[in-house]
Amino acid sequence: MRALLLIDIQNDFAPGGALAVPEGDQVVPVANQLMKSKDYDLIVATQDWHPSDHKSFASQHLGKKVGDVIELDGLEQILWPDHCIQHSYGARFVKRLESDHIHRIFHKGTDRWIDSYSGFFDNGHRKATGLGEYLQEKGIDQVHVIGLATDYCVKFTALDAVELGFETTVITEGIRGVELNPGDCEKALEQMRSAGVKIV
Ligand code: VGL
Ligand code: ZN
Repeated sequence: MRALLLIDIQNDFAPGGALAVPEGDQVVPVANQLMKSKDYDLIVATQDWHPSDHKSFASQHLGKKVGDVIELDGLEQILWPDHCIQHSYGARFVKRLESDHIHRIFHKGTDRWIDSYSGFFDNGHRKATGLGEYLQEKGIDQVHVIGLATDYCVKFTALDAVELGFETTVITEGIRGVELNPGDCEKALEQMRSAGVKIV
């Protein structure tokens, strides 16, 4: 049984959004095509879903700016612009995403004190989102991952998926990255590959 995981295909990660990923909107037609392909028994999406005072936002820290790295509750945290605030336009799926095909949505990043790049766990692996159990309940043993962003949420979702025992494939046509530092996306792909993720 195979699931398609759509990671954070939200307005704030598309061009013009608060944390715009270059060409982020180009994953949408790929997602739409795959959802309609009949290759999947289950289609699941994640949404980055922050409270407006989330501590990953640079705006929450006096004298800090976007891109600075701080320690947050014992973990290294990159500071981001305010993004994907619960129920805001920026947190909605990109309009052209044919979201009626999605069976279930998992929210992440809801706890203001800890960020969550992976769709499965927060960055400290302290709490699960429920996605792993849900996939297991549905008898899923293979996952295909697409969405945003290659070097953060796609990477950590795929790494957790293999670690949980899912046969995991990332479809490169359907991902785009932030690339805060040049080479970040290539590095992310290499990290996924060496962890046992298939990159196609
Ligand atoms: C993401 C940075 C902050 C992502 C989410 O979806 O890749 N990146 N929050
Ligand atoms: Zn976020």
